Amino acid sequence: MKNELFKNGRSLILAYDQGFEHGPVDFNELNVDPQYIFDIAIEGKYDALAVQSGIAKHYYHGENTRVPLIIKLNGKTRFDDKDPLSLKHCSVRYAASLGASAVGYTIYLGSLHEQTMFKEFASICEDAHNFGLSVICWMYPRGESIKDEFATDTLAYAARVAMELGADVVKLKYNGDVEATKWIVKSAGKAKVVIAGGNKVDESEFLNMTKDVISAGARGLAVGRNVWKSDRPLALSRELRRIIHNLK
Ligand code: FBP
Repeated sequence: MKNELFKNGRSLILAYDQGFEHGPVDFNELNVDPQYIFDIAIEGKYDALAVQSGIAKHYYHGENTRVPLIIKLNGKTRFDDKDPLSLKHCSVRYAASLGASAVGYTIYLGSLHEQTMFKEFASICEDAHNFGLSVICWMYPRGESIKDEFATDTLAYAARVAMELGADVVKLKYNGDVEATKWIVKSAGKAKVVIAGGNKVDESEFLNMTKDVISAGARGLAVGRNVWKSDRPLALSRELRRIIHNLK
């Protein structure tokens, strides 16, 4: 695989696709600028930065290429919520030409449209592996049939399906239960589990969550708002790296 995103099996990934998924509502004067995020990714020594292809096209040049890139191939807006469907709008070939080391894709397990996303994701895995790129599945249980997207059985099912479809990495939300997360990680088999950050919370709470998920066997984080909404993103990033990469 090109440009391994995991060092000693662990990874700290910065996620910046929220402008697409949520709209600029998450942003302020600083973090609305993709260059601010690239600076955090590089100075904070992130193992990768995940963005949509348009951001890569405009910003992934020169110094910015010091951070390995994950290109998100699909995305939906917050207006499309009941039984979400998110389809590919960027090819693996184009992602590779923009310099991606990996591609990402969201599946809404439990949506009426899950079969459409399964089919598209499986073929993305084939293409990406032929190009030597890793594949990360954002696996989010959503839709009318999902009563509780944080239920352990549901998250374990999500992890399992991602692995069986061919994901190298599965990105899940944390349900706050360390023992449950151990089972979820086991259910993912050889696919590596990374945990999403979620809404911005107090820094110490976020660091404790990070320690918990690592102790449960997760391989790292793919975090956005908790870092780039922080007023000390580099100090926080250092702490996250220390926990995830087991640094002194
Ligand atoms: P955060 O750390 O900011 O929660 O980002 C993680 C992430 O997976 C993003 O990559 C994505 O845009 C967002 O969460 C989607 O979350 P949701 O579907 O819950 O709005």
